Amino acid sequence: MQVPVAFEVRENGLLLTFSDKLGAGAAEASRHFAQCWNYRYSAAYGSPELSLRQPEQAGHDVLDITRAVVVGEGRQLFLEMPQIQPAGQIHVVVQPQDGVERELFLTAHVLGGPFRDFAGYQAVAKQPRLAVPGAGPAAAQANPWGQGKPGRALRVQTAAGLQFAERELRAKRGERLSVTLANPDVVPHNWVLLAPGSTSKVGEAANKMIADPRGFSKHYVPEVPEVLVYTDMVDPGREFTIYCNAPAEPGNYPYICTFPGHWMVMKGVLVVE
Ligand SMILES: [Cu+2]
Repeated sequence: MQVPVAFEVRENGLLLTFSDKLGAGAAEASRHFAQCWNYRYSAAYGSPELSLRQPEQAGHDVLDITRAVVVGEGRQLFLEMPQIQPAGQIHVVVQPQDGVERELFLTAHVLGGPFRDFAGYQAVAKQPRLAVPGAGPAAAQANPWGQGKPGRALRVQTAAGLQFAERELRAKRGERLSVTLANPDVVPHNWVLLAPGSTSKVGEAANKMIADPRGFSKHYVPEVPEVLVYTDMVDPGREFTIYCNAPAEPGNYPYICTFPGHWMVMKGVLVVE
């Protein structure tokens, strides 16, 4: 059956152990494939798959397999990959025998010493190790309304089930406001005030930010003119206050949470009189 039962990530490649002896063609490097990518660790929901070579770019890096060697009494396959490096995901597709394909997803935090137990071993110069992307979340952008003259306090709380406890707020046109979003919920939320009638447009733009490596540092607030003011993304148990003026024109101004996926249910309206 040639089921992979063990793996070792070495400085010069990958050593796979199988349950059964490998087929005759397993020593052809071109039958096997490997690529790698990283995830960004942060408080954000999910992560794009990020290239190691270009850490801010979404994408996978193909790993060159320069040699495939059958060792270990025919049950081990060494894939020589001189430029392998620690990665959140190393995706390997191998053909241990004609018509048999095995797929592995590995995480390599460190590399073991070079594997030398085969004829023709040669040390290969290692390119310098690349920076691991997303070692910490990108610094958040400063909120444009995070400081300023206080106004009438408006307090909005989140509620279970992706809701704002307050679905309607009222303000006088141009009124000075201190808007606090308190988040007793278990996931992050923000409060984003929009131009009338723009909920779908802004919401769809917010959903796309899940694939933006900078989405979290932008608090998932799309850069579109329909966004009027916003709080930061507020972590569970925290609150955040912004200091701003109510719109000068009377009307119904929607507010939403732009955490991707929330806006369709998490919304309310600021009535400006
Ligand atoms: Cu939310």
